[in-house]
Amino acid sequence: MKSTISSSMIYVSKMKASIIWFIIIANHAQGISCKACCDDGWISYKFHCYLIGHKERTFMEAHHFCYQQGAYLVRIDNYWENKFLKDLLRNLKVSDTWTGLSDQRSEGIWRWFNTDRHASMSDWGPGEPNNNGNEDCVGFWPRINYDWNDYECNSKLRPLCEKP
Ligand SMILES: [Ca+2]
Ligand SMILES: [Ca+2]
Ligand SMILES: [Ca+2]
Repeated sequence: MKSTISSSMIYVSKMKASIIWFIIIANHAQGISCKACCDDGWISYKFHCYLIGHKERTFMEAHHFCYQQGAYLVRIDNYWENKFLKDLLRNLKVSDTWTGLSDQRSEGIWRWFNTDRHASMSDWGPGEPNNNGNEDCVGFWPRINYDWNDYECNSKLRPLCEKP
């Protein structure tokens, strides 16, 4: 009887181990497949794909451009996504680039355009956002290390699109 219990316990712990291995391998495979899942020209980071549009556009034009790609103007959820994007833009020496952040609806209340959710983090350049004139749309500012700046929404910047 004792030996039956211990052998079934060993069986259960082996099952657990193989389930854990399965999860590890499945996650790894997902990571690999997602790298491949980004279309040509898109850049992969943590299961999301990013595209830097070539043509400079107004904020709304940039929004439409991303929408046409089945994407949205980038929504920056955390420090690491922000760092990844800044490093990418810096390495490629990209000019001013739109994010999806805006306070058009209510001055000083920053929301992501695609979800209407409030920003959970920020990376403003020194003295920004300054709403200089009337600036309601946010982009990466190459002159200040790609920190965030509020621009006039009719300024023409390059779109930065994201899709899951
Ligand atoms: Ca994002
Ligand atoms: Ca503003
Ligand atoms: Ca500004």
